[in-house]
Amino acid sequence: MQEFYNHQEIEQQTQHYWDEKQLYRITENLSKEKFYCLAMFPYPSGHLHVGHVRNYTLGDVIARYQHLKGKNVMQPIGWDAFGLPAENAAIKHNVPPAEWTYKNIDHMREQLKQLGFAYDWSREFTTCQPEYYRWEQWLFTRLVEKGLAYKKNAVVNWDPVDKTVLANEQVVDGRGWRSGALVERKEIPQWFIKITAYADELLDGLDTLEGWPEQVRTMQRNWIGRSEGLQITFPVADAAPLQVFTTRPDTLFGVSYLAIAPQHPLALASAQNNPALQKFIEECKNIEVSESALATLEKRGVNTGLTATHPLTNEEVPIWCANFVVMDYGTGAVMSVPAHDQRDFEFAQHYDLPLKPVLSANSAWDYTKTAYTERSPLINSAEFDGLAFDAAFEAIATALENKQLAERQINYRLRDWGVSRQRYWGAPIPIIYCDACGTVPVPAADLPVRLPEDVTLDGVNSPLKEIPEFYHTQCPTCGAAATRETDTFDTFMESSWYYARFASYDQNSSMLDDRAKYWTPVDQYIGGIEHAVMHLLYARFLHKLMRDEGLVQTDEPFINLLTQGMVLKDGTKMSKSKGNTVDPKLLIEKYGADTLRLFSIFTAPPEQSLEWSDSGVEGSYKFLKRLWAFSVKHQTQICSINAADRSYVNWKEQSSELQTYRRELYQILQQATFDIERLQLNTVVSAAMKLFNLLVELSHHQAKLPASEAPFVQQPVARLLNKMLVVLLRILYPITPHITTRLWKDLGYAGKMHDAYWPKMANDALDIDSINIIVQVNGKVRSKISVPAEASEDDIKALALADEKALKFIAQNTVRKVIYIPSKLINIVVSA
Ligand code: ANZ
Ligand code: ZN
Repeated sequence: MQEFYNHQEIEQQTQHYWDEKQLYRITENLSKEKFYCLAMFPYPSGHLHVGHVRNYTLGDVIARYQHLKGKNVMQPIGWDAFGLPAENAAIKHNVPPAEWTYKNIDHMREQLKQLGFAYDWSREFTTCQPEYYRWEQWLFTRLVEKGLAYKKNAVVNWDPVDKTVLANEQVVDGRGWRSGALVERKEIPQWFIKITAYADELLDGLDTLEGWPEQVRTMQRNWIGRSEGLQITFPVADAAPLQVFTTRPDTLFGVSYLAIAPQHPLALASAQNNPALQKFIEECKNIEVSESALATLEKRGVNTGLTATHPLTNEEVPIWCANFVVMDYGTGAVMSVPAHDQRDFEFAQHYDLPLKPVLSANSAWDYTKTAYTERSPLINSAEFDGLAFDAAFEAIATALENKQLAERQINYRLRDWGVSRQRYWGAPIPIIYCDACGTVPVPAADLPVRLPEDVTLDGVNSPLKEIPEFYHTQCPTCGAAATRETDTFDTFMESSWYYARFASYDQNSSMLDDRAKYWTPVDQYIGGIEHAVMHLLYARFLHKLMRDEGLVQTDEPFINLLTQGMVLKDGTKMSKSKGNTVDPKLLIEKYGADTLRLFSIFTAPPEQSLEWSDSGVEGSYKFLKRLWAFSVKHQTQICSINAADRSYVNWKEQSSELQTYRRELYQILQQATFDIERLQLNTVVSAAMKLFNLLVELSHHQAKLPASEAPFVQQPVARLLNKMLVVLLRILYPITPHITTRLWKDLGYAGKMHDAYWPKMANDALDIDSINIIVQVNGKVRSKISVPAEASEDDIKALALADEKALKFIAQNTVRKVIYIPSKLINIVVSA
């Protein structure tokens, strides 16, 4: 062994050895329990950052641990390669996005390899390869056939100067990133996938995902936003009746006006002879409709002059057109109850509309300040007075249903998934438009629709629109000249099913095969909380779509989810723009991958943010150096123990000191096992450090022992030393696989480190039959005695007073007092 810890050499040689033996190549093995471990695959931005290091180290620790437990573990890696940054880089550096992407991948692959992750590299793929995206094109054509994908008009960001559609990221403060022109909202035809058809299933499925953080499940529940309510009809004189959706029919008697969206047909119709309304509708065209924008929006509107009839009181209620009502939720119309709804309240304040409290609030409630939104028994509501929310809901619903003026309804906040992007660097949407046949999905035999890769980007329009060879085609149905769709898929399409493709990575006659049934669902998924909604919801959705095609068998793709915290520096997120990034490359050179891995696991629990610190990295490095030095020092001894035929050690007959060391070893192992199982990985490192200190202590103890006649390899103390070290290597292996693999070999342990099992508990190790008591004389530690666990206080005091070492310090003095702290200590107070 080299005297000093040479991380570079150790890591290179170990990685070379792994490669040579193809240790991480995995196949389906029905006789073993499978474990599929996956960390969210990276976008090939060019360089690995420390956030990646953390994410992939967490995955690797879990994968290696599960392997030590005897599972058949798959841990794959690939690249989420489509997306806007490649286009931006292409414009900036004048290289085609494909070239830029593949070059980045080559670089990042090397970086990942340097970190020593146990990936099955044979399964690697890149989502911009036609061999991959052809299958999502195929699935999409199936969805079109099934009516689960459809086309409709939807709003995009339109740059009127560049005459192009902008991605949300390209709109900066409401202006086009390139032209600086004020961005307009424009409606164009786009493709949608009917995720709303699965809304209930996606919602109910959340209850089964017990291995997910509650926070993520809540975020998805809110995103899906299921509301149970009533659709109530308000008759309108000389027009079609107005339908409103409400979740609060209990407030029906408090309605003081109705509000309709600016795009509502009734608004558009009455604008014909209402110039003020006409103008208002025009103005609303340019406002953003996102929920956050709506919440802070100043509530404005125009009276349409129309009135509706209240379905129970028959009173006349004015109809306003208001900017806070959105057209694509419910019916695009609401019954406004300013006393009990804050938005309605603000609007009513501004236009001086009446307020009618119909819920029993605290008598001190000030209705001129805010709305009272709690659920309370009804007042001012005729025969419904006194009813609490549920009863009131039921009674009013029934009363309206009897008059055929209401229907129970469930609404979702979730919208269908718009998958069209007017961008170049994405998978082409496999649709052909024919004058005679209309919209025709590309037949399976003609897939993939390949994205031309040799292009130049000028930063304005998608080059696909300028490549006739791409968009001119023939209709697959009638053979006439036809054109292709030039939009590409949202890149969430690729990331929504890649986990399944890793199982069937080389299958080129179908999207997935039986191997996907073996490997899915993913047993442990790891990634950032920023993916809590979109990515994880779309992936759950695609899993169900693939299930309905018979491609996978389960309902959910990810059994357990770990959302790792951010990596911070000086309390803020690391980012290029802040200039506080840390380059893993330099750190790997200086300290090695094991140090980086150890640091990123040790410094914080996986779900919490990790504060980067150079001294922390130093500390991790120091620990590995000490482990190395200790191993060098004891190599001869350990090697000969491992080479010898070892005799049975009856631990019960050993000194109480040795038994205590042994017990502590197993206490530490028990804690480490408990913590790694619950993914509390930072304290697994603490356990390893504790064990190392115990090992050092035991070696000092060994050094002080008189040489006995028996050969030292058979001495219990040497055997225990060996045991501690072999447990330590296996606890550390998932975290620092290079150094442990090397030590395993250099110290003469049998077999491969990789094939060792996670250490087992010794049945008797934690049995306590004796306890150690410290003996003090006048407050100074003078001795340690071992007493039977069941000994009484008097017995223990007597034993202490008879202890040889203690007696030396008591000497000629008189014992004045004996203080006993149970299970710990005896203090003998003496004086002359
Ligand atoms: C009367 C009422 C009284 C309401 C009250 C709330 C409180 P969720 O839970 O999100 O489904 N609403 C309905 N359609 C709307 C639209 N297109 N644009 C804006 N707001 C709309 O919310 C349902 C509530 O949001 C409905 O219940 C309606 O206001 C409003 F004290 O009706 B409510
Ligand atoms: Zn045709």
